[in-house]
Parts: sequence; structure tokens; C-alpha cells
Amino acid sequence: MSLKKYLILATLCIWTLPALCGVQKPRVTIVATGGTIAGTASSATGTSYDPAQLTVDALMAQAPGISARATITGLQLCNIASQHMTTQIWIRLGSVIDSLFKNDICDGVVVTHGTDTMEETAFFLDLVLGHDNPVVLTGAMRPANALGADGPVNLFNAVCLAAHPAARNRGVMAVMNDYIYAAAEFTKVHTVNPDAFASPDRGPLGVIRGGNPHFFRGPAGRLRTQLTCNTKELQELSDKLRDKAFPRVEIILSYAGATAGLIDALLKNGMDGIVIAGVGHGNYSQEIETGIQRCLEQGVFVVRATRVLAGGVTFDVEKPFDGQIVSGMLSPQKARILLMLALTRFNTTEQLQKIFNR
Ligand code: DAS
Repeated sequence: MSLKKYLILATLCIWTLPALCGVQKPRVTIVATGGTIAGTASSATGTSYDPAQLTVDALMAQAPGISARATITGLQLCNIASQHMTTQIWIRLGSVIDSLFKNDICDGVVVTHGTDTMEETAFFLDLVLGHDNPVVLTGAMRPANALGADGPVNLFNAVCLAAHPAARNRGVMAVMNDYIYAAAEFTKVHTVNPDAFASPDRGPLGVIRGGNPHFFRGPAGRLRTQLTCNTKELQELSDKLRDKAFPRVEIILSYAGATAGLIDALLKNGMDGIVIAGVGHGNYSQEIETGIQRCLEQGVFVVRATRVLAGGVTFDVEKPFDGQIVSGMLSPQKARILLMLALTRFNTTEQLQKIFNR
């Protein structure tokens, strides 16, 4: 046998032997976007730090245990503090993940992300992605070189979850501080503590122990499939954004004495929808009430949400009005994402309310 034939045979054996023995590890791609997990502080005990400094290779090197759990590849999508996250990056991130799964590049994806808007990115991806493959977001509350940095263990847990068969068909999830959260349910509840997230209405989906997920509830799957995008539809979202045809939805906070000044300014600016982060069970000041009427007269959709962390807004609100949409259990920031995407496909209150109902 010639040397060339021998080398080809040897290479084939190297690649096929693990599969033949069924020992192939799951393939996980880590898509890095920035945040504190990639942040560096002036010293291990310094309080101030710069987020989004390290790249995905450095993050992977800080969690050496991950390569025992999965065959890992790293991809740097952007490197930003997540308070600067945008719809454009969301669409790009969705397209990259769609392509990774559609082309069978990997079995699961981990997105490393800032914690400030992690819940929003997770929810956007949960709405547009239609794959059963696990997508898990994670981040950190302390920078990478801080004493007690939480990034490495969060990344390890996220890779273990994304590599685990029990994580399939559960929609997009997040892992922080050993807890597993559902994209639609979790929110940031502490500005600096490593235990910074919660699901106020339903509690976490489960926990991770020693790299193994323990779920408290069965797979809920994707709760809303009316907005799932295939590759072409993701490109159409990107085109709409480029052509400034993407629905414009803003959030108005109500509080004691709130005026309608911001609503009227938004109406002058050309708005497609407004989410009211109301007080209590989706209530608002007298002035905002008149502002809402002006929205309806101009065909601007109005969603009644609440600034209160738990309980949401359901149909048994005070002073219901024709044309209202209630947010259900969605926070104002997630109600805004749902309304924006829903307005790319639907244009009646009835259709939109159906999508808000889980
Ligand atoms: N500014 C925060 C962010 O990028 C830092 C963090 O917690 O990740 O979301």
C-alpha cells in the first residue's frame, strides 16, 4: 500500500473511530457578544471595570473543563456592553445561529452576553428561532480578572446545558449562578450581586449541579411559534431594518403625576406601537389615559404592561378599553419585542392579542 493511501486510511480511522465507538462529544459553538464576562478590572479587588475587553478564545481558556463536555468552537459576533445591544445585532445573531443549526455545524449554541439586556436578547431569539437545538445565554456579574469572577463557572454550566439532550425543545434558556431560566420568564433583579436574575412569576426552570441539569418543569417548547423565522424571513427582517420599515415601538413609564408629553412626542415622530409600563395591574395616570386615546385615534397599537415585577397584566384590568392589548406575563421590555416582531406580520388588535396570550 502506497504511503498516500495509508495516510488517507489512517485519517479516516482517526475521524470515524470515535463515532463508531459512539463516543463523539456534542458540538457546541460559543458565540461571544461582549459584556462583563469579557470585562477586565484595574485589579482583582477593584470595583470599576471595562466590559467587552476579552475575546471568545480568552473566555474559553478561562473555563478549561468545557472541552471535556463538548467539542467547542468559538465565534466572536461583536464585543459590546449589552446596554448598547440593538435590533440589528439581534437579527445578525439569529441568522448566525440559524445557519449553524441549518448546516449542522453544531448541536448546541452558547451566547456569552452582557447581563443588562440578556433577557431581551434571549426573548428575541426565542421568538425568531425555530430549531429544537439548545440555545443558552450566559454572562457574568464580575469581570474576568476579579476576585470571585463568576464568568468561568457560568460558561461551564452553559456549555454543559447546551450539550445536554434534555435541553432540546425547551426554547431559548439562560444560565446564571447555577440556575436555568426560560427566555420569556427571567429578568435582572439585582444590579451587582452574582445572583442577579429571577423568574418572579414561575421561578427558575431548573438548576445545574456538577454540570448536570435538573429541571423542575417539563419541556414547554417554544411558547409562541407564530413569529418563527426561516433563513429567508430573517433576511427580510434585516432588509426591513435597513429600509427603515421595521416597526417602531417604545415604552412609556407611568408613575404618580405622569404626563402625556412623551406619548405626544412619540406620536409626532411616527410610532407603530406603544407599551405602557403601568403602575399596579396595568394602570396609569389620567394624562396618560388621554394620551392613549390619541394613540388609538392615530392607529398606534397600545399594550398595557406593568412596572411591577410579578403578576403581569390580564384581561381583568380596571377600565378596559376597546383596542387595548394586555401584555400577559411579559415585562414591558419583552412586550415591546413581541409587539415589534408581531407588527411585521399582523395588523389587528385581535391578531396581536392572540400572540400575547400564551
Ligand atoms: N454593562 C453590563 C452589560 O454589558 C455588564 C454586564 O453585566 O455584563 O450588560
